[in-house]
Order: sequence, then C-alpha cells, then structure tokens
Amino acid sequence: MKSRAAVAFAPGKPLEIVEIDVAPPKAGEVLIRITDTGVCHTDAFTLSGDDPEGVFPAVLGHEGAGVVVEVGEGVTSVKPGDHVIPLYTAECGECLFCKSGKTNLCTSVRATQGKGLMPDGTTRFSYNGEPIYHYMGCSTFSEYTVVAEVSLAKINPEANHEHVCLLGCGVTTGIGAVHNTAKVQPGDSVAVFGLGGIGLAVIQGARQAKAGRIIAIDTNPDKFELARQFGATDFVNPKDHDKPIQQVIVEMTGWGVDHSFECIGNVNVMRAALECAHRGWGQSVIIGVAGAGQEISTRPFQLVTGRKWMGTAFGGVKGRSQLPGMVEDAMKGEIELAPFVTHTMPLEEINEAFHLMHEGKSIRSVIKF
Ligand code: NAD
Ligand code: AHE
Ligand code: ZN
Repeated sequence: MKSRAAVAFAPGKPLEIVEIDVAPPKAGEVLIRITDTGVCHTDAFTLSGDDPEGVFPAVLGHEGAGVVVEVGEGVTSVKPGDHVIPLYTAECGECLFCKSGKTNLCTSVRATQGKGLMPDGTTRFSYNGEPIYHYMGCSTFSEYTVVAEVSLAKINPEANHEHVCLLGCGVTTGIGAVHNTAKVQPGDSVAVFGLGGIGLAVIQGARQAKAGRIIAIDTNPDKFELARQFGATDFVNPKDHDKPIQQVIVEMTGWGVDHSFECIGNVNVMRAALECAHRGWGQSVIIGVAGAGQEISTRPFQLVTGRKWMGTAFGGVKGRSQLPGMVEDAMKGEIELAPFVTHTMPLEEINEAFHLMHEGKSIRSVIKF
C-alpha cells in the first residue's frame, strides 16, 4: 500500500515528505495506521548522524499512537481496530531478560531493530523500489507502519491519541525513571538537569512520589514556568553561576541531593549530575542519550564515597504489561499529558517540529496524520 511518510534520506538533512510503499505484515507483525506522533530529541539525535545505530534512508519516529489495520500470520494479541502504542522496548515475556524480572530490556527483536530491520532481517518500506529502513522498531513518521507484535501495547480505545502518544516515549521514560529506577521516596530531594519532555516528566514523577525539594536546572529559563507547574520547587540556570553547577547544587542542599537525573545527553552534565548527589547514598540516573564516541568520567572517589551511577531505558517500564495501565492513569488525570503538547502540526510541517525543538521553543510537538 501507499503511505505518506517523512523520510530521513541522509543525516543532517531535513526530512522529505514522500509517498512510500508499505508491504503487508509478515508472520508475527502488525500493520498500523498512526494517528499521532510526538517528536522526541532522540529522533533529532539520530537525524543528526551522531547515533551509531543510525541507518539511512529511514522512517524515524518512535513516540506514536495508532490503530491496527491488519495482522500477520500467528498474531493473536491484537486485531484490526485495536488502539495501540508502538514500543521501542519490546516485551516478549520469554527471553532471558523478560523472564528475569529484573529489567525491561527485552532482547527478542533488539538486534534487528538496531539495524533498521524487521525481525526477519528485511524491511517493509520502500521508495521508488529502493529499501527504506525502520527505526527503533516503530517508524511512527509514516501514516502506515509495520511493527512486531511484541512491540505493541494495546490501549483503551477511548484514549486521546494526541496525548497518550507521549507515553510511547518521553513521559513514560521520565515518570518511570523516578519510580522504577531511582525509586524516589517521600521527602527525598531531587535535581533534574534538562527540562524538555523527559525532565518535566521526571518532575511530574517526583511530585507523584512526594519528593521534598525538586531542583529544576536548565540553561533556557523559558522552561522554568512549566517546571514550576509540574512541581519543581527551585530553579537554577547554570549560566547565572561562575562555578561548577554541581558545587552550586551541593551548596544549596548541604551535602547534595538524594537523586539526580540527567535528561539532556551531555556527558559533562552527566558528571555534574553524579557529583551533586549526596555523599554516602546519593544516586544519579542517566536518561540522556550521548553521541557516538562520547564517554563519561568522574573521580572514582565519587563512587567510593557512596554515590551510585545508574541509567534507564524507557523508564524501566515493560510496555505491554504496564503501558495500558499508564494510559488508564492518564485518562483519570493521574498522569498529566496535555501540558507537554506545546505544538501540533500536520506531517507536512514536521521539520518545523525539529526547528522548534532546537530553538528551545517547544516541549513536545505532536504530528497529526
Ligand atoms: P529536549 O531537547 O526537549 O530537552 C533538553 C533540555 O535540556 C532543553 O530544555 C535544553 O535547554 C536543556 N539543556 C541543554 N543543554 C543544557 C545544559 N548544558 N545544562 C542544562 N540544561 C541544558 O530533549 P528531550 O526530548 O526531553 O530528551 C532529553 C534527552 O533524553 C535526550 O538525550 C534524549 O535522546 C533522551 N531520551 C532518553 C530516553 C531513554 O529511554 N533513556 C528516552 C527518551 C529520551
Ligand atoms: N542507538 C543509540 C542508543 C540510543 C538509546 O540509548 N536509546 C534509548 C531510548 S531513547 C528514546 O528516546 C534506549 O532505550 N536504549 C536502550 C536500547 O535498547 O536501545 C546508540 O548509542 O547506539
Ligand atoms: Zn524518545
């Protein structure tokens, strides 16, 4: 079938809106009509060429919601008409990782996913007879996309896709990082570096966890008002200080914070986030994605003296078993999604969504098909 899609033909180039060909779903696969998709910084990261797994040409996008159109042979968990959120972290329930009960990092389709391919090693997308690659197992920047059955969460059909698409990545990642990774407790102090969709979701999660002080840090002060609305109590712009930001946070708190979260993808800030964690027990969660060749560093003394360095993917959330419940929570107002959607636009204007992100003018732009 034909599908309108925004194709990344080459790194560093704007997406091109073209009509691609989408082949039918094979065994264990599902064809979906995407209704809404957010644009996450990770899409911009891959488009920039910094992603070691970036392959081109590709249909990017991984924060979407849609409706099942057709299922391949053997698919039993969804049927045409079901409302779904594609998952970049699959959940097969059978691999070593799923069975461990210790992680959400299912490996069932991860190897082919990282190469831009479906689990059988081929692609369902083409343009002028040439293959187009998939992205993160989702490719939500196409009106029609094919994903593995294990990469789909079935959700309440009454849910507002313009909002719940954000549970496909940003909001789930931030909230999940607080509850599943850091396990923030009532009264704990929290520092959040970077106040985009991810950092604001961390703040929302911290407020749910009844954290005490929530320190919001960003070089763009325009982000502070929304952070305040989500529950931040203190606001720090590193540009207002002539000393390292970790020192500023330690001086504000005495010994540092119980939990810090890096939501930018900057390895220098990752170090600062670790080093502002409390001596003896403070922990720092890396959420941001850093480019090829980038490495983190700190004095080992920081760890010897009790700080813990951690990371999280999709907030530790198991998509098929936990995301439907998060959609219900959003429908009850227990997870706030509307304030994240600062812009909506048709697919034809998707490059403007990237522009707004780079200018620091949006939190989430949602593309409506
Ligand atoms: P975003 O661009 O919307 O927000 C980033 C924020 O960081 C902006 O407000 C920006 O002003 C701020 N910032 C930039 N440099 C700064 C600095 N030196 N000090 C303080 N603030 C600074 O991005 P986003 O969509 O919220 O994504 C954030 C990061 O999280 C990205 O790296 C993305 O790839 C990553 N991410 C990871 C996961 C995961 O599962 N681990 C999931 C989603 C996104
Ligand atoms: N392709 C990158 C890795 C990018 C990365 O870490 N992605 C996060 C999700 S970002 C969502 O916006 C993630 O889930 N990582 C775990 C995984 O399995 O990809 C690289 O560096 O190769
Ligand atoms: Zn994302």
